[in-house]
Amino acid sequence: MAVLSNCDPEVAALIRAEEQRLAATIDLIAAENHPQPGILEAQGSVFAVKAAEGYPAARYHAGCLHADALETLAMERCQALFDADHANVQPHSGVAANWAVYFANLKPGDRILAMRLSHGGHLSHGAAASATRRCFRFAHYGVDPATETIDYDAVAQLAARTRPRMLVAGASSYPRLIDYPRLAAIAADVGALFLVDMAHIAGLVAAGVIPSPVPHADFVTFTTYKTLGGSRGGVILCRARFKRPIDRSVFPGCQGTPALNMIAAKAVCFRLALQPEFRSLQQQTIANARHMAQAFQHRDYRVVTGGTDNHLVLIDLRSRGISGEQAEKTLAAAGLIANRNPIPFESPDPDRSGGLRLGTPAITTRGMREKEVDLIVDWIDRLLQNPDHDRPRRSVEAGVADLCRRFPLPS
Ligand code: DSN
Repeated sequence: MAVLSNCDPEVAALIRAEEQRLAATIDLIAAENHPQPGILEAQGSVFAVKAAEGYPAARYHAGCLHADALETLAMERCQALFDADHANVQPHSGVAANWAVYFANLKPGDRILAMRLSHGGHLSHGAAASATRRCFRFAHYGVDPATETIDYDAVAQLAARTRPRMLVAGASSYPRLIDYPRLAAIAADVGALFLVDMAHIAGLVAAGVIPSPVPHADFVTFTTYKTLGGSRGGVILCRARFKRPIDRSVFPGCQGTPALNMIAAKAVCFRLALQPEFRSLQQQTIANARHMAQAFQHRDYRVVTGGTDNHLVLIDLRSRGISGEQAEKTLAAAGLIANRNPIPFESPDPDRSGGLRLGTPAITTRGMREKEVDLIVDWIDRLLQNPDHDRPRRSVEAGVADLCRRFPLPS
């Protein structure tokens, strides 16, 4: 960073500080990961310079020879990775990808049926605070109170009653598999289009370690920086017949020039995900999450749904006299980074929630396995039992520092 240090020492210092923070803490945020350095190098490349409105061989700016080759490569790799008819790799984020799918197919005021945020859904699926709610009429399905898993019969009844133009599946804090054939049949029964937002689980799907929504959905959106292990950015996959409306909805409908540096980073991410070792990484991500859920249960914590099938574990702290927010702060003070999360059927306000969401993608990328998960669960338990005491915090801090030294970030 010699050049940046000369040009802007303040930003250079902040970048160094963030590098140190990442290296010296344990990232348990289910929506994060540690990208390989090649991905970050591509994102910081000269492709950040080029204006390239349009698509390969159909641009509104000259000089796109290499931009065209890059975007084509990213699309081809992505289509191969997910066995998809078409990939649009331009969305700047997952929310931008969802907006583009909505606007490609719906008119303002059309009905969308999606999973409720407080039961695991996502902001852009019509949450009260999201602008999506101002453009479309949302109805929401949730989980069954007894099993805390999606009640597909209830979804079918709600779909029959509300007659949505689009059914949306996918979640930010749902630890179980989703039955895509069942939801596709429900959508077909009411003449709705079917969108799956697989942002959280895209890496698991790419590796083939959980079922793919691609054969069942008209549209699949995802981000590249969660289980998939890339950096920030969104993608839309669609059936061949939707290629033109989706492409036109992304550009010029919802976005201007694509961020080619992000597309370069996506291309590298897809290449890495096509390698055989990516599959074992994703298998271990699930194994670590399952082990974590069991370890908490052995210590008498209530794990929402009783376990996990993917990369995340949702702990219900309500009977433990500590809120999700307190837990988040207590853990962070000792170098364990996680986030509070609502539990189904409690207040949907995340700031008053009694849940803690934990994910295993980042620790698994660092090479941690079940043995290290046991250590982490033991530390979390000690901290949550004594949130106001310095002694457990200091001893966990020392353990975190040691673990971080033994399991460095990808280099
Ligand atoms: N969707 C948010 C999350 O799950 O944390 C951010 O990507």
